[in-house]
Amino acid sequence: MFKFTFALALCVLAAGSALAQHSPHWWGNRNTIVHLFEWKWEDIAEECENFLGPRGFAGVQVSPANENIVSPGRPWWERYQPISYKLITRSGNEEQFADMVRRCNEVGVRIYVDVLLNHMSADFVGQAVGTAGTEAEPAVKSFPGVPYSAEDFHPSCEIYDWNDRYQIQHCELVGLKDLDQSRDWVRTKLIEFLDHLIELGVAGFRVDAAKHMASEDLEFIYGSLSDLKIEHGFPHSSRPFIFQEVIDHGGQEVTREEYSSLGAVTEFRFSQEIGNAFRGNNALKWLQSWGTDWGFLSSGQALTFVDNHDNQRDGGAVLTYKSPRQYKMATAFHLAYPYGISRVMSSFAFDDHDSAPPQDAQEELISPEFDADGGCANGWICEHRWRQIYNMVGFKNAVRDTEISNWWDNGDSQIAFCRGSKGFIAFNNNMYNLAEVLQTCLPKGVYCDVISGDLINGSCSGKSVYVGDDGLGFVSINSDDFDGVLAIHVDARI
Ligand code: QV4
Repeated sequence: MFKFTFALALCVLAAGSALAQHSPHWWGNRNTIVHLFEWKWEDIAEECENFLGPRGFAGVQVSPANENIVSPGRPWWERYQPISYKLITRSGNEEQFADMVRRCNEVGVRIYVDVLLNHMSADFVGQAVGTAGTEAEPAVKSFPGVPYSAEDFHPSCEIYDWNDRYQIQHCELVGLKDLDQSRDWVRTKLIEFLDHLIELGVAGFRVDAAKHMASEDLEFIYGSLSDLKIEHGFPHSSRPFIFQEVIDHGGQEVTREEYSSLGAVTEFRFSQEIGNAFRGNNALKWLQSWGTDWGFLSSGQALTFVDNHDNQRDGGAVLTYKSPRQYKMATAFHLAYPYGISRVMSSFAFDDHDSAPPQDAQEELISPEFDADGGCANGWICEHRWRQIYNMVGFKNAVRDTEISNWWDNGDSQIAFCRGSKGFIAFNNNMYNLAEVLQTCLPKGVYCDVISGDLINGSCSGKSVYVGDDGLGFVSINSDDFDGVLAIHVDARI
């Protein structure tokens, strides 16, 4: 008996260590991360308490927390040009950061920080000064705020051949000074920086430009990090959740598989294909086989999203807030279908690639303001506050750990499926109405469609679906309905 238990414990330990950095450390039945792109720490703390906690969001990806270069006009991307690891940016200082993490953890919302381990700032015309007032000379690779000097970087060269591994991992991505992560000093500084964030209570990291670093170096760095802090509510021996930005659409020299054993990896093929389908370029019936059959990573390794802060600016098939009806449909599918580690984008309005986030005349970031419906008003888009999106976060929580079943389609772009006996969803992306009696798999009752309305004090402000003893219900989505989705679940039973 003892032998058996011991062997079992060893197996669990081995499996645990392989998968350790894949666990997002979600609280309760929560499931969805939101990227509050460019938000201030104080605003995120309030959002955790007032909105994200109550609505069942699992975590927040926050913008880079360490000092960055101050760039004229304050484009969003200045935050991807580090000057030091001091925690002072336009989002706030270290005290405000620590307060945010503490308050979010208290309401069960985890914080994941976007971290830049690949590089420091690019060349700068004039004196380079950071958001904490630290001076640097990027042209000669001098960053006294760390400190780093020229020998801590790879020799300068340009990435012009994206099929050349050496260039991708040793040359400078858009001129950003490329750190040499094989050096002890660089490793030490990066580990110190990440450990400092862990000390403050974060649950993990989005690793920017992971593809541009050798996976062996990252393995060393991740493996050297402290465990998450018990005093911030994490179980003993919890490893930080790592999700790595590796853009791999297939046929690449550096592949996502080189990183997927170290942590989750951003699945850009998911973003591309879901955009393609809900733009109407692919019939929705094909989504029945959504997941690894589409060439995606396995579910537990894939960080999934409809759009991210880069590809929402790139045009193409990717859907963004600018096509709201299709975007909401794609997001509903993203959150309803059991595949991947889901992240929802929360943007600010932009006209061009470089547009600054909402800021005042002194170029300080401004806080979001909310209208009567709880939506954002002053330049922040806040997709996460759209009913059709936050109610799908609730749907995903309600159906957690259930399988997909009873797939139905009309041979084209009307589809429906159940999640166990907990939830049912239907989509109509055709130019004609959907009106069908379908198997909902739900217990008999009347359910409120959480897309067209809300269940408030027992009454539904949107469509209702009557489900009989046999689980059948009449489902209708007209082609001119405001939204092309209908979603019902056990927590929204009237
Ligand atoms: C300019 C020229 C370069 C030249 C350089 C010389 O364009 O050709 O070599 O000057 O100094 C900004 C400007 C860019 C400028 C650069 C350096 O847009 O024109 O180069 O600064 O001054 C973000 C933005 C970039 C921005 C960068 C740094 O997207 O536009 O560059 O921040 O501020 C690949 C990678 C992937 C990467 C993706 C964008 O594999 O890892 O490109 N994605 C991540 C982030 C992304 C971020 C970076 C990486 C860099 O998600 O937001 O880039 O941290 O696919």
